Amino acid sequence: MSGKSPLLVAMEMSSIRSIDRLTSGMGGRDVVFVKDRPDEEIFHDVKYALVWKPDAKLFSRLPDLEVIFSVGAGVDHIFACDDVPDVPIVRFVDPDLTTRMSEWICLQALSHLRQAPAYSRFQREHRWHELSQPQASEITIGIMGMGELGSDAAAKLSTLGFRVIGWSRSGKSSREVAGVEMFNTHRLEAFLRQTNMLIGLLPLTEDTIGIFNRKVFSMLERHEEIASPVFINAGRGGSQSEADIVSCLRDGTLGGVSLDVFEEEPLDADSLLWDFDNAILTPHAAAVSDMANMARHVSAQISRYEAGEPLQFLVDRNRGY
Ligand code: NDP
Ligand code: OXD
Repeated sequence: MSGKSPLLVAMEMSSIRSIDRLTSGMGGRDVVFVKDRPDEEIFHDVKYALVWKPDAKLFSRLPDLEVIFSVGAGVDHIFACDDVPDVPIVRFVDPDLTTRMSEWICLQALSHLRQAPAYSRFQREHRWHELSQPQASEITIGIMGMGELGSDAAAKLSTLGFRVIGWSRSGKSSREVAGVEMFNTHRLEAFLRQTNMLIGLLPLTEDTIGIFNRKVFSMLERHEEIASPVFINAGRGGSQSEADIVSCLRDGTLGGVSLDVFEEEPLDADSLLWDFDNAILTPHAAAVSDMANMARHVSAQISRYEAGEPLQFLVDRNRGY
C-alpha cells in the first residue's frame, strides 16, 4: 500500500500494455480494477475513480468518492449512471487525443473531397475513370461543436485550404481560429445552407439527441463536382438519426457519410449502413485515449486537488458537458 487513496478504475481494458501504461504512470498510487473485485464489494476510502461506460450502479459502491475522472472527453456515459454523486467530474482533454481526432476528421474530409469512395468502387470494378477535382477552397465545411476538438479540426482543415465555418451554443469557439466565421444556435439554418460537408463534434446531451436528422441534412448545400452534401460524425451516435441517414443516402439528400459513432455500439452486423459504397465507417476509433497520457492527466489533477488548487477540465452538470 502506498498510503495514498487508490485510484479505482472502471473500464474494459483488453491490452496488457494499456494497463501497464496506466498503472506505471500513477506515481506509486495503487490502482484497483473494479472488474477484478466481487460485484457486491463497497469501496470505502476510495476518493478517486476513473471510469468509461461504468456499470449503472457503480457509484452506490463508492461512498467516499471525491472526484470522478472520465476516460473520454465525453461524459454522457457518466450521466447515464444511477445516482451520480455531487462531486467534481473531470473530463479528458489531451493534446494527443485532439491531434488524433483532427487526423481522422482531415482524413474523412479529404476522402470525400478526392472522391475516395467512388475510386474504391471503380477499383473493385477494374474501371479506369477520372472524376472532377474541385479545390478545397471551393468546399465549405461546417463544424457543429467548436470545443477543444472542433476548434483544432477547424484550424487544420483551414490549413488544408477548406473554407470552414463553426456552430456552437455560445457562437464562440474554444480557441479562436483565424478566418472561421462562427454561428450561434439562433443561426443554424444560415450555417447549414452554406455547408457542403457537415462535421459533428458535439457532446451528447438532452439538447443534442437526434440533432443530425433529415431536416438538417436537407438544408445542406450540394457541390456539383463531388458526391455531396457529406455528413461526418465523431461526436456521439445518439446525436444522429441512422434511419434518416440511410434514407438520405438512398434518395441522394446526402452524397456521402463518414461515421465513427453510432446510436448503438457496436453497430449491429445487420445495419444497412455497412453496405453503402459512399459510407465510410470506423468503430468509435477516431481518437483513442492513451493510457500513459491518462495517468499523467489524472496524477496532475489529483496533485492539484490535494494542494487545494482548482481542478481543470471540469464538467458543467447543468449543461451536461
Ligand atoms: P467541448 O466540451 O470542448 O466542446 C463542446 C462543443 O459543443 C462546444 O463548442 C459547445 O458550445 C458545443 N455544444 C454543446 N452543446 C451544444 C448545443 N446544445 N448546441 C450547440 N453547441 C453545443 O468538447 P470536446 O470538443 O472536447 O469533445 C466533443 C465531443 O467529442 C465529446 O463530448 C465526445 O462526445 C466526442 N468525442 C469522440 C471521440 C471519438 O473517438 N469518436 C473522442 C473524443 C471525444 P459552447 O462552448 O458554446 O457551450
Ligand atoms: C471520448 C471518446 O469521449 O473516446 O473521448 O469517445
